[in-house]
Amino acid sequence: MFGGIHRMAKYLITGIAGFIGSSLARALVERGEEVRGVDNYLTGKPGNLAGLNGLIDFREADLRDAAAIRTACEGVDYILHMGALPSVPLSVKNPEPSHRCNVDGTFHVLEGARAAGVRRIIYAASSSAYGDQPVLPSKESMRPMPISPYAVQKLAGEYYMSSYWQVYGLETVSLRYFNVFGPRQGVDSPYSGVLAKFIQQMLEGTPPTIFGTGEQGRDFTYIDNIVSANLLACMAPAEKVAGKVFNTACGEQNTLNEMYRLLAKLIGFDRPPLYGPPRTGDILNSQADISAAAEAFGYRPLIGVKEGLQRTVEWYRETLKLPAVSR
Ligand code: UD2
Repeated sequence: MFGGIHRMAKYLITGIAGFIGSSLARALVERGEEVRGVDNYLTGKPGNLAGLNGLIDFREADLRDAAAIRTACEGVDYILHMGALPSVPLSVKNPEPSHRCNVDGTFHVLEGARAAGVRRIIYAASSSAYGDQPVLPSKESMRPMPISPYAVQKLAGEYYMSSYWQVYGLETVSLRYFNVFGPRQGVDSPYSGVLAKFIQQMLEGTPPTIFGTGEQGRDFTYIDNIVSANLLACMAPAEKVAGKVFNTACGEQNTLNEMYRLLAKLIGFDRPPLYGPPRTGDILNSQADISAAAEAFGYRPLIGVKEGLQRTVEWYRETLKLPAVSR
């Protein structure tokens, strides 16, 4: 494919044992790229790296440890900075650890990259930066209105990315992910993503709880779309992407009530949801305009929400060793 002239690039994935990081690792290893990864197993799982043993250079390291991160950056061409302490409610309950991981950790990655002369960083930014916009879909040109500490932290990372491009010429690209879901997303914490939680609960026969009316909307995005966006953003010409922010999503919106119904049908779960109080720090509606990423690096969603849900349910059913999907 590369005719012998393509030197394999070396990638560093932070948060490689997480849901998104491990998916990126698999995609890069499949392409024959050289992959190094760091994770502290705070939210990542060794199990997410199953099958990658010996194929990646894994180092147990914490984003808060500047020296370890600096060492991990040495000899690297591209950094996919996925490592973070996610979750809006976790940051509301206890903002300090997420601040340390998300803001200080991102700073350490940038400093490590600068010292090592890394070619480009792709940063996992978050749609939460938009907050409640008066007009949807959200465009990158709109003024961010973050609500939760997590949203502020992720936005601070974007500003840092853009600064390092402007003042040091380090190529950085921020991808604002919108509610990513898919195989390997964690289910074992109260702070897990809503779809992973709902799928697990339905498969186990427990009715999930919707926080609020369930009419809040999200631009749910299957993991393969995110992987593809990262790979495209690595290869795009610097003049199109460096220092910039791009929405990465499907460009659609589904309410939680709709997602509940879709999942219940896929799984064959016939009980209604429970409803609880709305979650502090939540935004109401979220939907991306994805035209900037399409224009700059040819991004388009490859897998829609329904197909993504089907694949995800099948994966959890396999993994949780529960009966076959009913359709
Ligand atoms: C935010 C970001 C997302 C990503 C993520 C990382 C937005 C719009 N999205 O996702 O891009 O950065 O943070 O953590 O800000 N819910 C229930 N029941 C449950 C769990 C959640 O009803 O058991 C609701 C929750 O109140 C929210 C929705 O489901 O309205 C989605 O919650 P989530 O935690 O999966 O993701 P969210 O939107 O905070």
